[in-house]
Amino acid sequence: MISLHHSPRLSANQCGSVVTQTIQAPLPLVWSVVRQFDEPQAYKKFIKNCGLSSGDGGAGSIRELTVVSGLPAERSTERLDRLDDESHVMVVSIIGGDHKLVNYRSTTTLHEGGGGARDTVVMESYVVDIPADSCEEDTCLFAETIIRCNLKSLAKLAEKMADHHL
Ligand code: A8S
Repeated sequence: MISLHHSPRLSANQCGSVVTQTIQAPLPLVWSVVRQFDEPQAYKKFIKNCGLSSGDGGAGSIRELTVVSGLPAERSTERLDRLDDESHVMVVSIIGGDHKLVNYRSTTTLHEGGGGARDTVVMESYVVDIPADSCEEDTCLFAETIIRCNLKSLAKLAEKMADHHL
């Protein structure tokens, strides 16, 4: 699964990495939150609001986000490239916005954890261009920090839902 989905080809001016998070909640529950392309703010705390400008939430849909204040960006336009409900794979590309993440593409996959059906492992990898005025370290640190926050808050939400049998 890792080599299949999380080993993208990098060009010379690109960087990327993978972030992993274990969640104590069943995979179908975690997937039900992750797969909602039109509602990333359900767990992504840096997003203020989100609406679809194209599509119905399936592959090919485009969402327009606004970001909470205090970040170096206000908006982002993102396309759902792939949503596989059987293999639990979601691929999203950032195609516009007033931020520095050019040619950003992320792949999120869910896997049943070692502890049986009670645990889920989420893996999110990404690729992004390194801006001319920045370096690989800063670019990756920025993206990774946001992804880490997102996956932590996904864990918190899903574990709360699992506790309440939602
Ligand atoms: C995601 C991942 C990232 C989102 C970044 C890296 C972003 O939403 C934020 C700040 C930015 O400067 C860029 O899965 C952008 O959401 C929080 C607006 C795209």
